[in-house]
Amino acid sequence: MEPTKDSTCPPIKNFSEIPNDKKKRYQELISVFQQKYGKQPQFFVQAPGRVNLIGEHIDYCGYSVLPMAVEQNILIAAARSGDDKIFVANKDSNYADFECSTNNLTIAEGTTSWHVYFLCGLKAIEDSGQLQQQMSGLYCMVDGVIPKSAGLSSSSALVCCSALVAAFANNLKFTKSELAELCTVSERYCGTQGGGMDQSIAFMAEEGQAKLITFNPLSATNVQLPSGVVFVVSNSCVEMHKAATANFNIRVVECRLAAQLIAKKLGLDWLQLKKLGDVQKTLKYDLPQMLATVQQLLHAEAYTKQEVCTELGIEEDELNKTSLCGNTLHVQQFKLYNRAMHVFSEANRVHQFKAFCDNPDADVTQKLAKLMNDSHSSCRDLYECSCPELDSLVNICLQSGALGSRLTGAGWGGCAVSMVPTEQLKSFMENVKTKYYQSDSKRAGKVTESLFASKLGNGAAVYELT
Ligand code: ADP
Ligand code: NG1
Ligand code: MG
Repeated sequence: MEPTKDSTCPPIKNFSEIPNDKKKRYQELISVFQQKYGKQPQFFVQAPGRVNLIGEHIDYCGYSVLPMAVEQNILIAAARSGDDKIFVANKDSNYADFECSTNNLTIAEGTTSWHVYFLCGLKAIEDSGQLQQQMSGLYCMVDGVIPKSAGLSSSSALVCCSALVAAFANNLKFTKSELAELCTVSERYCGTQGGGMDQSIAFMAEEGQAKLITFNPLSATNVQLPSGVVFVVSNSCVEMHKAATANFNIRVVECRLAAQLIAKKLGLDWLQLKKLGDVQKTLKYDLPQMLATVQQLLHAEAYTKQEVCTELGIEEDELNKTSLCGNTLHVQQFKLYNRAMHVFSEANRVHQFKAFCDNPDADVTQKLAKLMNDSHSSCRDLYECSCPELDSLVNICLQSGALGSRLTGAGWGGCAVSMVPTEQLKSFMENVKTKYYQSDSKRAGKVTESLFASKLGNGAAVYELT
């Protein structure tokens, strides 16, 4: 299958195109907007969350991933302010109001408040270099229904949504892939050095389609999921705010160091080779050869920081500059072997998943299930990005009729995605509800938003109120 043709973003729709069952939410947001700002919004922007079916923690290593957008999204009602002032409020009163000027969109390092994600979106447009004049000021009201810090990409949905608000308010046109790339870079102002999976699917998703997202150059190719199964999301209810801890960036750095050590040992230009995928491209090896190379060149015990310096032939100060980042400077141990083994084996599973979907045979769901289960084991054991609650939830899902189940998103909490035969969906939901949610008083009240069969959502869009 060919990659989907890139198209201009935003798709601008009229308010009347919003399906009737969704209109109520928009109308409520108009009323909250009016109460807050004493005026009508001029337009809405929505950007979806996503569930990643397979390909975890490999986008930032340069490898393809296989997500689909979910129905849950971030919705922003907006109006131009007529000056340089930006006012941002949230329908959920737990999130404090914020205001600033478009003259000074600064994000202080280490700030983890919610409005920073909103600012990242504005920065994406500012950094595009396309603004011919001062960015227009805005009144915005945000309404998000993606479970947050749960691996469903609520952060990127917010970044992408606010970028599209700024693009539309300033009459700028971009392609979907341009916006995805701008937002990928700008979300790093929040502190996490992520890949581009979340921002790419937020813009490039199409209703009813899972996508193989490939980087450098960025493209999205439809993946036809097999019939007879449903993908169910279940939230462990353990929140993990990626920008507020070092877990995520430590993994990015471990992959970078693994790439650089392999490159150095093979006499390549290790300073230029910061991604495992780039090392593979340079070597022109296939993925099984890369796995063998890791086994040959790296040892399974953790590397100390000193040992990494000795291997690369540099002092600690230089290592801090070439390979580490702000919140990882304190780290003294790096599990390079395990992390690289995860990345190359996971990248291989993504290719196999896509190939099985493209040429389905009678055992297709069994084969996909095995890949999902292997992916979870690799995330848990080699990448160490699961947690006890998530492991227990994955086991409950498997015992309740899922063929395959795995953590989705960055992990250390958040959601599992399970492939469930359609005819067993009802009993699966009942079982998981009883065993994981109703058995715990804190989870019992959250079951509706925490356990759902995912409907494949659409990409980001603007709705004009005329
Ligand atoms: P995720 O896996 O959901 O992307 P992250 O830890 O990357 O989790 O980002 C979660 C952060 O995104 C939240 O702490 C909050 O700052 C922001 N966020 C997500 N949803 C909303 C929302 N509806 N309103 C305001 N901020 C939100
Ligand atoms: P979540 O869990 O949605 O914040 C993060 C990264 C992705 C990817 C996954 C793990 C960002 C914005 N998102 O997602 O790029 O690396 O973890 O596969 O950094
Ligand atoms: Mg996120």
